[in-house]
Amino acid sequence: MLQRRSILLIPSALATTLILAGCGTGTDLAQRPPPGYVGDVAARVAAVDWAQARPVTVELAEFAFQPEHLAFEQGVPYRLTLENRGNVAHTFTSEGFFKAIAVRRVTTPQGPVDTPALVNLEIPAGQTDVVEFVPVQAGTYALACHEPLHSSFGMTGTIAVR
Ligand SMILES: [Cu+2]
Repeated sequence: MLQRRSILLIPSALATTLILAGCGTGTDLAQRPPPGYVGDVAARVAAVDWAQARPVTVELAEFAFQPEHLAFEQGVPYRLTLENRGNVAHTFTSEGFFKAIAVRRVTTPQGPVDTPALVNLEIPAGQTDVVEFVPVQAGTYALACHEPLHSSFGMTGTIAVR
């Protein structure tokens, strides 16, 4: 019995190591829109009134997005606040959504970064990032945390652009 028990412990110990290591790919902001992304970002960002940006907040923690289903309207400026309330890093990753928006700026505790495109967003434990963007392409896109195993623990969601 003791032998079997020690064997069973190995997978959970390995899983814990992977989770704590937090080897997500890190925040990656593009200097110009990569292929497949919205191309005329500067014009779209200039065409809206940022004083009217709608605030939306998503909390990230082990192991969920709250709310997990998001909806945005095309052509409306948004200020999306991503609060990591957890004890480990989480990512806000949605390739489809990232390709469907024109990004104005990402603000982290290190300061604002003007960027036209998001490749990945990783938010360290306890950190809050803010993304300013305009939705361009309608669709429903999968959202997931790309830290190891987090999506298999249910850290997924959807983002609709209407
Ligand atoms: Cu996560």
